[in-house]
Amino acid sequence: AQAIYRADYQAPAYWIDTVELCFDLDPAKTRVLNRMTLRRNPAVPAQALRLDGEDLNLARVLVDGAGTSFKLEGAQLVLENLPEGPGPFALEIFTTCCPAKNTKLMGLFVSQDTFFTQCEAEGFRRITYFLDRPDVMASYTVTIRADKTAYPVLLSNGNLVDSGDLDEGRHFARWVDPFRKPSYLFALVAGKLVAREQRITARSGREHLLQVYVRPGDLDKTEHAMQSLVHAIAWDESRFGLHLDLDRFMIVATSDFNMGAMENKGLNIFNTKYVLANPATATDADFGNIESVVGHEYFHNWTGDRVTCRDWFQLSLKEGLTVFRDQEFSMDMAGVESARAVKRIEDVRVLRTAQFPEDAGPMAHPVRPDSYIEINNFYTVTIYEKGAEVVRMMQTLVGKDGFAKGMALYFERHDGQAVTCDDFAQAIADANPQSDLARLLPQFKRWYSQAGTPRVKAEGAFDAAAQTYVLTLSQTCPPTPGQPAKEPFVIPVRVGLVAPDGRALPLHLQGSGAAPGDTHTLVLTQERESFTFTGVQAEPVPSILRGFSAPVVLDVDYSDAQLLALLAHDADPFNRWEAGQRLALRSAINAIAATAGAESAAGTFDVQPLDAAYIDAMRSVLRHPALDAAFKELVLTLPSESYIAEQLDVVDPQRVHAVREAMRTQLAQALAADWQWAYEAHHDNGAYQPDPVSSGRRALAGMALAYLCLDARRTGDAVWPGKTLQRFKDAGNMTDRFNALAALVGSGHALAAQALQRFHALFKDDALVLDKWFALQAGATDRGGDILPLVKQLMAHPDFSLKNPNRARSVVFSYCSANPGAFHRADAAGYVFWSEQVLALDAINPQVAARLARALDRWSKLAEPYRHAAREAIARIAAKPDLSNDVREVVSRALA
Ligand code: DPP
Ligand code: ZN
Repeated sequence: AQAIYRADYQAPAYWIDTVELCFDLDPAKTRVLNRMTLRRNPAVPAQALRLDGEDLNLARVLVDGAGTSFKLEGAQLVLENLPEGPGPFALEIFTTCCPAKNTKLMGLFVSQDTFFTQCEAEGFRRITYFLDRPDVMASYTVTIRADKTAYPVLLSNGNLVDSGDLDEGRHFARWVDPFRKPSYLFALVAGKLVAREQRITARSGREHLLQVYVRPGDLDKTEHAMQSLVHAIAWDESRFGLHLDLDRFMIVATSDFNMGAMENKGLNIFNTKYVLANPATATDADFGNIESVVGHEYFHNWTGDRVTCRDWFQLSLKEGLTVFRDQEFSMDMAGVESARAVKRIEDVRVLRTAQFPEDAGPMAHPVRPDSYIEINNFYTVTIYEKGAEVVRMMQTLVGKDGFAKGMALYFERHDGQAVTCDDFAQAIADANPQSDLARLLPQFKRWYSQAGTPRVKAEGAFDAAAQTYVLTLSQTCPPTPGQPAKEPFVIPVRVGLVAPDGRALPLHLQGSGAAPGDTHTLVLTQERESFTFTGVQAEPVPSILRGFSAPVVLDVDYSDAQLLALLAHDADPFNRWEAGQRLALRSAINAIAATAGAESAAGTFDVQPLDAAYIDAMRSVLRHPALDAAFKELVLTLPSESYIAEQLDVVDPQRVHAVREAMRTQLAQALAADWQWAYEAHHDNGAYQPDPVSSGRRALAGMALAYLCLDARRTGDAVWPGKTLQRFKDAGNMTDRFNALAALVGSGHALAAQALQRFHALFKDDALVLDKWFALQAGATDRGGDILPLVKQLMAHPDFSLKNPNRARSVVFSYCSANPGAFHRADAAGYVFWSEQVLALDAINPQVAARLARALDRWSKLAEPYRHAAREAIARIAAKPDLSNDVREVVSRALA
């Protein structure tokens, strides 16, 4: 397979103005008649028309109604003898395909007797021959014909203009999309579905019909998705003045889906995971995810659909921006400042545990990549989450109102167009000509072109006589594949100064006209710069990178006492949380260094990594009268094994695991009385609401139970495991029930088996809940290598199927990608298992296989014997001759 380069972009040689599609649906052989009108693009030299196609059977090609000569070259249909001149001509293509055999879930496929499509990025070519690229935007009319009994509901984008019965028990529906769109936004659904409906009147006075389609029997799980959609529509109107532009907006759920959801114009198709929820089956996290994904896909209607990407290198134009929008939406829905901070911490945690490693590994790529082999491999945390951070920095540099003005200018300039990341940044800057962003735009855009996570080092110097505090910031960025040297970034660094007594100091920045406030945004543009604060009477503790104002690693030589002061007093909740994380990380790293060579037979180390000061600080947070439960739960959560591993040059995953387990055991023991108090004070039994306050209480109560069960393992006490089992049985909602189950499983208590069995019996008919059941076991704490055999058992379970992506993720990914302590085995059996599963999945669904192939991205950091064994496992995959492009690209880059 060939790499494709951004620099090679050329406008299409032809435009497609209209598309009339006619489907005769049949799982074994679906017939697709595609009638298009095309024009030559006068801006491009005359050339043949090359249409993309994949896994299609071609029956007929007509140009202006007459037969024509054509060639099939690789995956392309090539037409050379087309009418000359600028005028439009008609092209008619008749093909068939086999949706029932489509296990890739790209193009037209069947899931539970229902037809669905997935066209982003390049799935439309699996439906018909087309210029399958986002800068070709056409008007679509779609006629669907199918058996009426088997497929009573027939949906496509836009408005239903006609429908009726046909011969032989068949019927039809015709849909017209009033907006031009690229092929990747095409959608079709046909099957036995029912809908929750709601009519709303928008601020503009326009009426809309909202529908959430699911399988019969799932209707009682659609209320939250519908509410989230209503909230998202209102939010986009009030925050950005963006209105719903369609009479009808539909969401349809399918249980077989590669992604989370897809923003097809007017007909969003969702993974059931991000639609279906009721209190008995979904956790607080599920409710939150549904709100944010429903919001995300709805927001794409403007940022993605109305203004789309010129080419796939610009993917972050819509994804980074839309993630930023959904993050802001969730924060505004959370309401109060402390709940907003919790959401921000959670988002940063995702960025640091998933995106930072990506940016440091073999698949590192800029937010706007320069090349790819398989675009499906670039739906990454870098494009999405780092892309969102880049947009967030723009908002920080121009202010919230300035950013809204920039968005307005972006739509004024580009509505209906396919554009680039440059166009977006230019619009935000041009709407704010006096801003730092406008002044620094070319340098700022290095965030789009340079990969790698910058490191910012901060050094403070207090001069008591002069009453000044000088903060010196310097930046570096490590090399990444193809980018050995980096130029300095524009880095907004929000800072505050905390006085020794915990008060926030008013900031007087020398040379700045800004009114003194508690927080100031320093804009670092050089490799090294100093900023002087005046009128500082006593040595402060600097609170740097407040709210995580830039996606960087911040190095500061804090003393433990300074971190404890920030943890106790920082007015910025993000940095308050971060101080606790730094303390825990420091303890972990010290303990890992101290255990070097201290291998014990049981794979455990007799260490106590946490000191009394840290434990006392955690107790103070836990018992704090004013802090929210949700925030406490975040502070009390130790850094993950993968985040700890990222801080080390050489990683012994078993040592990391053992040290973190030792820390958990210590917290369980030292805070036992406090956990009891926390559980008693926070477990509720009232009606369930997924709001931030009550979900925070459930999270903290769940954490308390987990620690109480863990400590019971040490003491042999039977009371808390028994209480936990009772809680599991009596729970009035899935969050409490699952937390109790997880506490038993996590502690390895004997009662866990009973609870697992009961859970399965209760929920055996609910696929999403079964996914949780599988994932909990595959992700459980390893004790003596017991998880891999369990994973193999789970895969032999009658409810397991590798073909269903959610189920594959719940077992195989939970083990390989989310359970480092169980996966990295000295006997290499985890890696062998991984390579087998990558190959098995590749034969079914390359997109999902390639995700799994990323599990060993960081192999070169591993200590021996892991490093050697991991490399061998990757090489074994790479040695297979018939790999998909998807997996080939990932393993080749890993070995490069
Ligand atoms: N459906 C995916 C998303 O919304 C890709 N566009 O992010
Ligand atoms: Zn998206």
